[in-house]
Amino acid sequence: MSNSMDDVAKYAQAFFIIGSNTTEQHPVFGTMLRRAVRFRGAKLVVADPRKIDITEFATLHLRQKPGTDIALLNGLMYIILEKGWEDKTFIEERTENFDEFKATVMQYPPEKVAEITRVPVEQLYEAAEILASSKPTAVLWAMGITQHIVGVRNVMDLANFQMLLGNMGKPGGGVNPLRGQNNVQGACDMGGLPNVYPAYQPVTSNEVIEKFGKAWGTYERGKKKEESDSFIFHLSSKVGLTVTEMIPGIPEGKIKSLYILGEDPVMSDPDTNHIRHCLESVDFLVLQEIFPSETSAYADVLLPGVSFAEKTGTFTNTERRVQMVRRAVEPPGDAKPDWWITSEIAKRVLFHLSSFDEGKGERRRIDLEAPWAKWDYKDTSAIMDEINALAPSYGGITHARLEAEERLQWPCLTVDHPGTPILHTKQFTRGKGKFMPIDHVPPAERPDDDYPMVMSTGRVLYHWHGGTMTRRSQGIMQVYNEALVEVNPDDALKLGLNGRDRVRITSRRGSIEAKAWVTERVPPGMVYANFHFPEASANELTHASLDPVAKIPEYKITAVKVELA
Ligand SMILES: Nc1nc2c(c(=O)[nH]1)N[C@H]1C(S)=C(S)[C@@H](COP(=O)(O)OP(=O)(O)OC[C@H]3O[C@@H](n4cnc5c(=O)[nH]c(N)nc54)[C@H](O)[C@@H]3O)O[C@H]1N2
Ligand SMILES: Nc1nc2c(c(=O)[nH]1)N[C@H]1C(S)=C(S)[C@@H](COP(=O)(O)OP(=O)(O)OC[C@H]3O[C@@H](n4cnc5c(=O)[nH]c(N)nc54)[C@H](O)[C@@H]3O)O[C@H]1N2
Ligand SMILES: [Mo]
Repeated sequence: MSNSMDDVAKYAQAFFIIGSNTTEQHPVFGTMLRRAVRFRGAKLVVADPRKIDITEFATLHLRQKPGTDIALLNGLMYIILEKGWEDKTFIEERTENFDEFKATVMQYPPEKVAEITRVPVEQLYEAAEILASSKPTAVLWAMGITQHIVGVRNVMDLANFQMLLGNMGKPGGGVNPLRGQNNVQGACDMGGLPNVYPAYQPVTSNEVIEKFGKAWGTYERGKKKEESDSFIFHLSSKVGLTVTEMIPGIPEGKIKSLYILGEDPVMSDPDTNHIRHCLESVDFLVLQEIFPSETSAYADVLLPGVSFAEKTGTFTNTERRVQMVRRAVEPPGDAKPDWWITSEIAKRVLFHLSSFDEGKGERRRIDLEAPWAKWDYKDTSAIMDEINALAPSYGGITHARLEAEERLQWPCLTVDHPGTPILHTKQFTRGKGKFMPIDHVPPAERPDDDYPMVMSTGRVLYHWHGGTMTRRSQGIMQVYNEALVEVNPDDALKLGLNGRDRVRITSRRGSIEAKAWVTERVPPGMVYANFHFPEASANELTHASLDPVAKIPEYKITAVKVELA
């Protein structure tokens, strides 16, 4: 998020929630937003094909056809420009490339947009007026925006929208993607991405490789004057594969072994049949888990990690805030903290790599400083010391400050730095904000005669992804114990459900049977399924078409046929 949850909830005059089921998937923040609407009179525009719970609080609900967000946003911006509601000062002082962008937006008059999105013209005008006249408006989104082949383009168009209205760098404004897992932000910040080291330092930069090589002991300074500095071995400068490229890369011979920590790809990756086939053919699979999962059947080695309640360390949340967690429960059996397991493996791998003499083809004794010694962390506080030294945006975020209950959001460069609740207040990271001309592109898989309906997928309030954790909770299972598929009453009538409740949903890749929930939450022609139960997981049906930049699958649109089971 460019902003913080507090300032958005306190100061936004309007919220534009697009592709986020906020009350079910971010219930705490969802409550803050509902209170702002109810008690402070903030306006709320929701753009979502489904009638999700938060629409009950909405001033206006736009029910666009799935996969038409760019047309919708361009249509709203067309009206804003037509009416002269744009923030001319902000555009002049803080942005560039406005004319090229405007030329594209002008291709999206309301009538054309209504045809693409199925949102009536009057609603487009009403939405544009609410969002442009409320100063500031905060934009909030989640997977309804990103899980498309146009995920990156959708996000860029939302940035266009907020720059056009001058809503950047202000309390109550901003571009606010609501991140999913408790520490997905922290995982990215720490370099859990194929192209960067911690704090987004590129793996392709020699300077960065040298910096990390020295810190991790893989780089040796010349001992004598005449010796030059050298690498014991080079940290790779090659950009790696994303997670959605790795597993499909197995049959292509790109990947020979996998080390999976805390993921359950058999449940969560698209096109489960293909995933199973790939995992069957990988040479070696190590899985670090806290429970047996659908994926553990494919593992050669299982490593027992510990859960959040059994470890000490930090999580970084959606607003870039770093928070301490402390061990509250003793881990069972031989379970060990994930960081400990990883560093024990790293030490052994590093020993292997650094002691191998390529010239002689044999192992040798090493007189250089042993790199694996660097990985002997005493505890997570020692890891944080290393982060402070190597990741500039975390430079001043120390365990001591967090223990003193300081509220720290990165960038926080030094121990005297107060942290940064709002980004881009004076300028953008690249200087001026660049308007990007973005055109509508239809989804990868569209309904046809054989598969005439659209399936959208996501989560429900009661369960968490593959359900390894939530399906083990008796209380939760009493409330929600099998996959429900949302079906519109019109479609139920056409199917002849007539009191029966089992449906079979089939795509080009697979088929599931589940109980139907006949409800107006989905429009006619659309069903909504989740991936919480192995016996009826939506991912048996989804396809692996990816956004070309972010490589995120188009989970939100699959062509299906629905029948009585
Ligand atoms: N209870 C619970 N909470 C969770 C999770 C969980 O598993 N369970 N998972 C967490 C994680 S990792 C994540 S990423 C977040 C996800 O949080 P969300 O993204 O809010 O959750 P989704 O269920 O993916 O639904 C996104 C919304 O997008 C809408 N949508 C579908 N297609 C389109 C479209 O084409 N355009 C637009 N504008 N909207 C569309 C759907 O109707 C839905 O309301 O939730 C987090 N919170
Ligand atoms: N069809 C469809 N598919 C989707 C999505 C969708 O909207 N639609 N959403 C996608 C999104 S946004 C996400 S984030 C993914 C989520 O996909 P996954 O991350 O694969 O799903 P989880 O079930 O959260 O898996 C996490 C695993 O980690 C284990 N675990 C929990 N805590 C710890 C720990 O501390 N240490 C270790 N080692 N393991 C732990 C849990 O037991 C669980 O099996 O699913 C994606 N898949
Ligand atoms: Mo997620």
